[in-house]
Amino acid sequence: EAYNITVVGASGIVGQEFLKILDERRVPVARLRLLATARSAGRVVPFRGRDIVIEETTAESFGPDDHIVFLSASGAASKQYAPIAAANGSFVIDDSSAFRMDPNVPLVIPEINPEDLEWHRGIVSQPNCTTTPMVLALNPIHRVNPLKRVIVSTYQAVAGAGAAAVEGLRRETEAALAGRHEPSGTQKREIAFNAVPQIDLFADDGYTKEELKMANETRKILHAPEVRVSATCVRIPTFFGHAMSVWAEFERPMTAAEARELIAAAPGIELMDDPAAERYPTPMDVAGTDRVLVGRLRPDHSTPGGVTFWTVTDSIRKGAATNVVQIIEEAARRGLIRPRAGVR
Ligand code: 2RA
Repeated sequence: EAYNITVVGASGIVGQEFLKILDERRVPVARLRLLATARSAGRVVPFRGRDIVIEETTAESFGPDDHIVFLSASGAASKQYAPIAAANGSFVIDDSSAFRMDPNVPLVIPEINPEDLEWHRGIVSQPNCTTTPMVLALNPIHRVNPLKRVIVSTYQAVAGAGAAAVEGLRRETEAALAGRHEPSGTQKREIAFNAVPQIDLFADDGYTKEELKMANETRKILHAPEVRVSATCVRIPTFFGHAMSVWAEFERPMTAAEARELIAAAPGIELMDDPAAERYPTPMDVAGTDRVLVGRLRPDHSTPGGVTFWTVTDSIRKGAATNVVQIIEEAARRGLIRPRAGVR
């Protein structure tokens, strides 16, 4: 069976990568509709030998013949259009934060909680791109020794903020090398040769929303409402590939060797960890790939029984578009997308 797929935010960095991954993973597509804001309408995007014209998104863009609707635009666009598409009976995947913490919406990483797809009511949410790699690394340990507490600091690439931010870093870097400070306005501060500890807006407790996403989403995905998480999210002048250092404490003391064994055996995650050979992953090792790499795994000397590690992922691939395509594949296997469910 082939699907009618509609993409909202088709001109964006995640939307474009999603099309590439549909192709790479040979997802059967009958009809592809590409939607975006008026600014991108009219642009032509090639897909499997056809030229598809991007149309402006309106409430009338959605119909009962859409099997899958993927939204990767703003939270406001998701709030407006996801319910319309779901009411049509489409299988809706949302990449914004609009529905992530909605108790009626599953938040899914297919390697971890695919069974949550079963209770979807039309909308499935996709975790933030920093949550996914951290939880992929923690879950194999959590399954045998429940996670209690996490401290995490991120080093996030500008691609996480979209195509304009990638271009912004390029322009700022060129200007800075010519001796000029010319902030592009794509980050909270000039980002070239800098590090900015604010991603998204501040909440009342002094944390940014990006940091709170890591905490809330981790609890929801792992079904572990008691887990305590304190995150510091930092934008760095890297184009692609989010990195983070994670300190984790579990119910029972954990040795680094045990943690290593559990992570090595888990799906969707790989160890690249050999201090003797100075081997560890960097953002450049994952850019353009679906790899989630873990290195620098060692005991946390500040908390006996805790472990600490470093992990890197391409936020546009496994952090976003690849995870969405995996959700489609898993939902299809489970008969959760209409043609398979026999509704049509
Ligand atoms: C960022 N996590 O890196 C965000 C994107 N979802 O800006």
